[in-house]
Amino acid sequence: MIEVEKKFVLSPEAETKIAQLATLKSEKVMTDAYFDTADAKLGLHDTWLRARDTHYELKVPLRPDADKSSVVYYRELIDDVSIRGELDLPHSDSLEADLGKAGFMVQAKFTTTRRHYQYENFTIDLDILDFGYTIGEVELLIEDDDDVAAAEAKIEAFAKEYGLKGLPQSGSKFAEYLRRKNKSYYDILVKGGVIKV
Ligand code: V4E
Repeated sequence: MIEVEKKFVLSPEAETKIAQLATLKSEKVMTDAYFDTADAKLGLHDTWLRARDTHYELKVPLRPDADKSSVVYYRELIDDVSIRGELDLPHSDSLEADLGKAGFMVQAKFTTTRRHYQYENFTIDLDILDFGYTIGEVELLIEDDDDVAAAEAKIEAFAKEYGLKGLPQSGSKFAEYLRRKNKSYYDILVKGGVIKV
């Protein structure tokens, strides 16, 4: 099976239309807090530390010196001992307290309600953010390479009918949060070429 998918930004009206049209299959809610120093010591190395609900995760690029326009793959550390090792963070207190002592603070914090819908052959995943922003991913599964263009056209037609707008490169929930709520940190990442606008 081949997944053909595209991401969109949804207005509140488009979100309501999808909710009326499609069948809700599942929903989960999660809160992400991203940590970095004020001068973006991690972000400028494309390294991302977050607490998702109560669990810490550190994403480290596999090829840190890769051309910034190429696809980036990350190594993901999910246990506190490996995270401390990677960050050279001595163990004297809880991870959160030790991060604070080393100059790391929360640069972005948002709650995502992730809703998984089905409509005819379309799978629609909505990430509804608590700061008034919704991203949707529309996906079709096909069996044959030759059907890719037709599937893309179906997704585009669906998006047009329900008022979904293409997601800009800089439209991730993380970047959009920073652009609205933490401009100084956002500007460092844009200037460093990490967030492309
Ligand atoms: C890569 C990255 C970050 C890590 C979070 O990214 P991702 O795993 O895609 O988040 P999410 O929550 O949607 O997926 P899930 O883990 O639930 O499957 S945080 C910042 N970045 C880098 C980055 C960038 N360079 N440019 C832009 C526009 N956004 C983010």
